[in-house]
Amino acid sequence: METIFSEKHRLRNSKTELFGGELVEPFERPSRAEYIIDRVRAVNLGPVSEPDDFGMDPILAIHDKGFIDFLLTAWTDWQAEGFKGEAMPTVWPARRMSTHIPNHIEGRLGYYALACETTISDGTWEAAYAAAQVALTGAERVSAGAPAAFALCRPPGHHAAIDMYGGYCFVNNAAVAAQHLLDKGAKRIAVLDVDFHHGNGTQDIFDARDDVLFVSLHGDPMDAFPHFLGHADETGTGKGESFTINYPLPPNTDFATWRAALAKALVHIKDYAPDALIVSLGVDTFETDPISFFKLQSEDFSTYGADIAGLGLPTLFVMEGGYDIEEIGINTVNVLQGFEQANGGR
Ligand code: OKP
Ligand code: ZN
Repeated sequence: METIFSEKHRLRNSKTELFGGELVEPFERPSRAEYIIDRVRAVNLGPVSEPDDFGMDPILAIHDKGFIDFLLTAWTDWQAEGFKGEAMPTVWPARRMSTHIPNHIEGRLGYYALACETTISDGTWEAAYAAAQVALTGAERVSAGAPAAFALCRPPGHHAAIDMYGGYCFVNNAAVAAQHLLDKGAKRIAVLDVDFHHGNGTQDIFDARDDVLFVSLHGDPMDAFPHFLGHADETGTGKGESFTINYPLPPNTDFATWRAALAKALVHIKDYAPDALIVSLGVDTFETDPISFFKLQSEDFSTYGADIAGLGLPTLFVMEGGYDIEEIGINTVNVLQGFEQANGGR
């Protein structure tokens, strides 16, 4: 399997995350991608390629223009205020307040943020842009007939909504890739989100659409981030009704329970008969992940990679989360190898 990877991920190197009332070193840090690419090379998964540049249009096909303009200048605007730390919101348009978009950067951060743990700093936009290009290049490969590809995106994307960032995400890489596959002629795309956290951004983007099926397994939002989306009764709206499927799972969910939910998810995807599958691949379901509560073990990742291969679909894996950094390479590549081996080594 080919991996698409850009060194530009390193430009996303913020120093602070708001966690438990303290500013800590971000869980989502550059070494994550380095452990993954090292493992890809160590097991000879396949060639590693740089992304092509598809420009801004595919990003603007998914995201609001005002939101992207905000991301482009947020750090500069923040610095212009003379603030010493990294950019984070402190105020939101909460219930019954105005939705006018403020002029001041503090107001705009609140308007466009869905969470405040994720700071914006020098290079954030450049890395997010590169990650989207990685996903687009992977989509291009699958569209051209590759049975599978791995888009090693960093920063991740599945929390980024039409006009919101947060949860370490700025541009929704998987959504941008899905739209690209549709633009290249696919009629239906399924997105299977196996990251521990609910992919609220992807769900938001495709909520009212029937050309993208969104299926997610995740920690119950009653107990886990992003807390305000991902319930089982969210099934899509309008034309998109029944094309959103959520499997919220409780604390301490083990692989047997998780795999049973995956089996149900795979039946829905099979029935939808998509032209291709995008897997939002987060390995924060691992038993020792520092911010999650599922109990998967390393060999389980190989097993479910093979389960996904059973669909027999052209598949683009898009990297999302995973914060037990020393194990992230093994767990991620286990999914890809499990998939490939079940797919007859293609
Ligand atoms: C991004 B991805 C935990 C707070 C969680 C943000 C988590 C973002 C996860 N106490 N804060 O889905 O892996
Ligand atoms: Zn996650």
